[in-house]
Amino acid sequence: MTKTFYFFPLICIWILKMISLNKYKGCFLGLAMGDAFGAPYEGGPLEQLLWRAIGKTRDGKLRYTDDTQMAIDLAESYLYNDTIDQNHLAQTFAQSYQWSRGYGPSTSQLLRLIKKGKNWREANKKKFKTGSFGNGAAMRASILAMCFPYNVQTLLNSVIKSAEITHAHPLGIEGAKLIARATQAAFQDLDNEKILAELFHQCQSKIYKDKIIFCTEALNKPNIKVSEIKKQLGNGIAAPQSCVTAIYFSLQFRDQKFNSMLNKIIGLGGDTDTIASMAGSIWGAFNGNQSLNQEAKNIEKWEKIDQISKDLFERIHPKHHQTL
Ligand code: F2R
Ligand code: MG
Ligand code: MG
Repeated sequence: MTKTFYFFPLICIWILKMISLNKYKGCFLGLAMGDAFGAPYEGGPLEQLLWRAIGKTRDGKLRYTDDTQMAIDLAESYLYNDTIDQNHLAQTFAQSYQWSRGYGPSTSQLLRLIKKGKNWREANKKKFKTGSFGNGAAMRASILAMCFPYNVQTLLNSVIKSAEITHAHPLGIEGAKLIARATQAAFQDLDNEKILAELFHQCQSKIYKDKIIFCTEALNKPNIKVSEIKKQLGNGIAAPQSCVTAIYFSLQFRDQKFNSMLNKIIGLGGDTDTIASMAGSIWGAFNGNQSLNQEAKNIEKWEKIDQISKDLFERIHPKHHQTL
């Protein structure tokens, strides 16, 4: 009786702030949909031609790329270990590697080396001495907001652990932290101004700080051209050329349809699958899965992604908390 009396207010706060299962599903499905629908437009004519040949499964579903595969690996490794175990995660990435998912060049080399038995701590600086600043760590970072939704510092520490396996460069890690924190803030329905102010304070390097400032200004200019966004924020494969771009689109379209956002990102060109998958996961964390469900069924293994989202939700929100 006395215990219930003391804990009741805490239980009420927990229930009020609890993130819904729909938001979990929206986040993961938004990531996969951005990836699979953005993939045919990624890169130049050669990459697009290749994806035209291998971009569908035998039963006509859209294939997802490295973005979704590494997100699935991260979620499954977390569910298996109940934490981010770097050695297990490195092995999981390596075991799932398939060239036809379109991995970045340095990540491909690294995963093949790990598969041959090399330690990831040595292999991750093989191609670039300072590590990679590609957007490969950022494109899976939203999953970490599903694993660590209620504490900023725990989230950011887990991002470092996940990122440094493949992307040891500080700019690769910083881009991943921005995407993870933006997703966590979207789960909590913070308003755009607050999200960008927090991200600005989180930034360590000038390149990201300047882009967050531009993003804040651009969101107040309804007629800003996509070409200006591309020029100022970028549309490339490097994390500083894509992470803030994705955050911009997710915030601009948070109250609009997923497909409107997707079409704008496709129009930007460049790294369309990854910008759409990062923006898609943040959009889904705001809006949940209801409006995504029908189109999500066009993607390979969408049921598996749906189930993993549920497993993550239940791991973080055990049944007795959900029903109190
Ligand atoms: N691989 C692709 N798409 C095919 C190429 C697309 C096209 N040419 C384009 O430019 O848009 N997509 C997948 O790869 C991206 C994620 O890549 P990840 O895992 O970060 O790869 P990597 O190899 O580590 O880094 C990517 C490139 O960034 C440059 N770079 C990174 N670190 C560098 C450093 N320290 N010094 C100099 N350059 C560095 C290099 O060019 C790397 O190759 C996603 O788009 C995913 O969809
Ligand atoms: Mg990809
Ligand atoms: Mg890409």
